[in-house]
Amino acid sequence: MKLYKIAKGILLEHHDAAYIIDDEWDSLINRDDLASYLQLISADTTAISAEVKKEHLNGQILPPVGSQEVWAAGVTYLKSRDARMEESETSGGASLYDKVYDAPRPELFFKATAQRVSGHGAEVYIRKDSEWNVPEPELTLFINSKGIIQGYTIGNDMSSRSIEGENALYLPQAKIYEKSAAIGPCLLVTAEPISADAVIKMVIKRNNEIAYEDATTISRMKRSLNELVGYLYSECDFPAGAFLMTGTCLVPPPTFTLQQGDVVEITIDGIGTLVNTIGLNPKHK
Ligand code: DO4
Ligand code: MG
Repeated sequence: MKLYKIAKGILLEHHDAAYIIDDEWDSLINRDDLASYLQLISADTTAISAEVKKEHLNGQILPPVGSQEVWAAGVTYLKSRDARMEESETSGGASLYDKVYDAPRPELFFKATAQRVSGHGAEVYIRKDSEWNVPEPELTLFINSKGIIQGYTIGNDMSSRSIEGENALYLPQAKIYEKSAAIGPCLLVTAEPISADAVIKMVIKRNNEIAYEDATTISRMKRSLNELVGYLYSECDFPAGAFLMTGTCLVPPPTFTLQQGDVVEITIDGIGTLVNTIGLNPKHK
């Protein structure tokens, strides 16, 4: 089942049928029994027509985030560890990444408040004081206030490799700025955990041509999803639940940096495709 946050409310998609749910986003997704509750709703509600569904989904799709904080895990895939070690070679910080990859405690960092998150179809920004910028495609969890994973979505953890590479202590500036995160297009709600064989694919288009393309599977993650959640929730309360990006599994080659107008498409099996265009913050141009 997929939940979309749309301009006119909440759209539930189940077995190709769609329903408009009259509810408040935060309290709906924070339910303990979300998957079975949505099953009941779909059985009790009249489906909208295929045309109306299309109209809603062709309109603005908002990020599936209410008042929740967005957090992120780092260096959870070998590919990410290697890329960080490479970019921080001259700053002398390379061993930090090696150590955190093998340590029992994962790297977790605060990524965004809802206000800084873009949805499907919207722009994400690169920083004007950064010369090396990449998108990071990440399986993103929605965890309810009790620490239970309730749904899965797609995240883009936009990052400045030049700022982080200069000094690891600059991580918050490399990661947190206006429109530095995208989440969407929907929240996949399943009774079963997402398959480890699910493929994550990223395509970056420049002038309608493919500038970068690669794919891998979630099974390559070093840590379990519940291990990441356990550390995040160990000393923090999240009354409305939280979103957690689980780390990037794909890194474009060192010669690649994003440009204004590039289009980033991230697909995860079973969830869908999150599409965003790269922009510059007009206030800070
Ligand atoms: O340590 C820096 C950030 C790592 C990260 O964002 C990732 O691995 O996805
Ligand atoms: Mg990341």
